[in-house]
Amino acid sequence: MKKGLIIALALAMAMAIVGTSPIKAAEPIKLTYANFPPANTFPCVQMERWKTEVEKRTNGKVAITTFPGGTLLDAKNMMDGVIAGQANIGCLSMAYQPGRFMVTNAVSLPLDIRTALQGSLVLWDLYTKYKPEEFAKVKVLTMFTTAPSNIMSTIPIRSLSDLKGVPLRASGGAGEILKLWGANMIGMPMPDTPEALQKGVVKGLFTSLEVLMDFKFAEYCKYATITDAGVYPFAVVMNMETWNKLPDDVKKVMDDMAREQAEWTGKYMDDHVKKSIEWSKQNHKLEVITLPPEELKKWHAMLQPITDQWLKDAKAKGLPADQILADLRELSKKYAK
Ligand code: DTR
Repeated sequence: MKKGLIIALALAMAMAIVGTSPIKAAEPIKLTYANFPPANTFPCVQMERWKTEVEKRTNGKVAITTFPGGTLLDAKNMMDGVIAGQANIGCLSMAYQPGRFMVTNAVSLPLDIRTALQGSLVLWDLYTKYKPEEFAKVKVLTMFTTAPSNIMSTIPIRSLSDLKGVPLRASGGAGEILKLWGANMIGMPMPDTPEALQKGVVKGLFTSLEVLMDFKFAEYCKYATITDAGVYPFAVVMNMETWNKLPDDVKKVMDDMAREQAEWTGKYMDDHVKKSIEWSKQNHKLEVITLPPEELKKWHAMLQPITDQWLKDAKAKGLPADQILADLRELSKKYAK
């Protein structure tokens, strides 16, 4: 009888170990992460890095499914789609809705930001200081910027007169720069650009140079004119309800990664730009055009109206515009190498 009881108990314990509840690991929290450009481009590379690190640092408590290439949400729907809960997380380019992100888009003003690392840290500090209203409906997981913008074109641009009236693709703050230089700025999100180039609707574009390799734009654009002006800001945001439901230890992992992710992405981008230029020279005989320093200074001096206009618009919205600009200049100096 006693022996029977022991066997029964042992059996029950064994069943508990292999079988159901208390011992079996809990199901991971499943999250979706939407992104708009193709998988090999830098916004998606940073997405995969974040996913891997979060899954690792939460010991598998969280499982993230990524959706590159606009398969879940596209470039212009990213913010509203995440707010509506169509994706738990989304990566957006603020330049596609310039008026919507007044404070953080100020990082794209002509500020002499020379690297993506510098831009990303400036942007992150700016965001954390001002916590602007436009992000109040979401949880911001990180922010970063591209490297400065340069002209990539099918025809050589060696002077302002070469640039006059040339249709070039850009967006947001960087687009304003092109307009002042006299180009025919055509605004569209990055994923629409390959077709516009192929069809000859545009003769090039104005953004960071890693796209020469990642989108193979070097096949068309045999020239890159170095202007080092204007970065594009990005944000990674989470649906607020999703965030509120996460356990504290998971929230901590994500919060602790925010600045680190900005830094990682900045470094990745800067390094990738160098590789892209080399790749384009070797495979497509890219010619890199550098303007004489005096000439480049002249180009940059033409950009003051952009800052003036931003100050005016930001003040009209009741923002502490002068202080934001002063902070940006100081941060930009702080993070300049
Ligand atoms: N917002 C972007 C900036 C950008 C630079 N490289 C890439 C790669 C993939 C998507 C966007 C971007 C732009 O529109 O130029």
